[in-house]
Amino acid sequence: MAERAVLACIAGPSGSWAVEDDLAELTELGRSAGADPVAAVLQRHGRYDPATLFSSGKVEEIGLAAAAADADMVLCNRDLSPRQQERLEDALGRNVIDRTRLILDIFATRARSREGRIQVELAQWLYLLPRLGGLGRELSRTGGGVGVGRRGPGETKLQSDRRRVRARISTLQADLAEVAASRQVRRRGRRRGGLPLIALVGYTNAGKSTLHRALCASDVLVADALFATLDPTTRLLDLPGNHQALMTDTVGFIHDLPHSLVAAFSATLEEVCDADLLLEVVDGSHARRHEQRSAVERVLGELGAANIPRILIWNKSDLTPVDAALSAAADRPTPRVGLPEVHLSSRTGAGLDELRALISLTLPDDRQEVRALLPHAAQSLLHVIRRDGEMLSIDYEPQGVHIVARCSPGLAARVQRAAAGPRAGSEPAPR
Ligand SMILES: Nc1nc2c(ncn2[C@@H]2O[C@H](COP(=O)(O)OP(=O)(O)OP(=O)(O)O)[C@@H](O)[C@H]2O)c(=O)[nH]1
Ligand SMILES: [Mg+2]
Repeated sequence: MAERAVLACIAGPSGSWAVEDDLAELTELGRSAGADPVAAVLQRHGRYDPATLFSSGKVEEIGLAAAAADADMVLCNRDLSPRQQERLEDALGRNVIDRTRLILDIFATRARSREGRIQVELAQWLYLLPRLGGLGRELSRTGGGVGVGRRGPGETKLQSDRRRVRARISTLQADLAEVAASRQVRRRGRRRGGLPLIALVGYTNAGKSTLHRALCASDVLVADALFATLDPTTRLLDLPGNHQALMTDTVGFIHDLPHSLVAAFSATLEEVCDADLLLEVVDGSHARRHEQRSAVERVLGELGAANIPRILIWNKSDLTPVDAALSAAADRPTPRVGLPEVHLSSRTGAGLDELRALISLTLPDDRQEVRALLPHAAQSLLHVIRRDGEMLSIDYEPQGVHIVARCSPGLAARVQRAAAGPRAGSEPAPR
């Protein structure tokens, strides 16, 4: 049975996220973690108590709500310092889970690959390390004063706990470096394959995986939950003109992405930095789509991926009336102006052809136009050209097959070598 949770939301420093938006997101985060949100308490303004974050009146209110709803735990929309968390738990007599912890819990249920599992465990230990102090402080106090020889058992245990955790963190970091190295080998292999790489990016639940399925006929998980996707999946994407690319679906972003997660997930997030083209997927039907875009922009900036060529995709067009969809882009200054954009529905498929055409136009294309007279003995190349390139024209002549094709520089060179006659030549394809 799902654990019953009271949602405690406090307004942030004046920003565009209203406390109601935070509550909506906290509800989704709670559900995605497997909890059952049963009551909510909001603190819109007033005094922040540095000891407990919430004012003492609100702490009391949260306690009453938790008792009335028979809640197992309290979820908080902000991060708490170890001391704040400890004091709140004492006051409420229940587990208090802050935002980072909640996101970590979701990640832990989603990690499937070895790399994903290492990254999540690393982030969990990085989060827990500064929190080991709470118990230790209490125990060392019972152990007596400061001074060597009079140190309480708690402090000794705390020190050994910390040592063990640090050792585990080092082991995980070493494991991660190893996995990351093999990921890099794979990536280089892909590069040698010569196909451009496209990465889907966007706020969590925007519809990235649905779009991946629609474009690449992949079987990635789609769910109305936050962070349904954790491990990256790369598949082949067919584009007009027999052009192909690789497309990666990966973890979604959220505003104020916890730093311990960004640190632990750097290898996964590198997939994004390595892309030739980003598809930024926005849930065009979401009331906070612009704030979500700003959050995505911030993460892309932190990753150093803000300047990679990008197409802006207003997804879920089936949920937005046409007029609203058109004004979705215009009604607010967007973080990066001048991006090519498209309105589509990954669910119904409307607009997907337009997107494919736009990708073809935007992707760097190093294919060349090649004209050659292939001797009949080299006709097996025709199959290769059709498979890996684009045959523009083909004429059978007595002395061989005259072709005009567009293909990669490597294949063009192969065609030239096989070609006969003085008419063979190659020139770059017009864009
Ligand atoms: N109506 C509608 N729903 C959509 C569309 N695209 C995605 N959805 C729904 O939105 C929800 C999230 O879709 P996902 O594809 O899992 O989203 P995501 O961006 O991969 O999310 P995470 O992996 O959790 O970050 C699911 O319930 C989808 O069915 C769309 O074009 N129209
Ligand atoms: Mg997904």
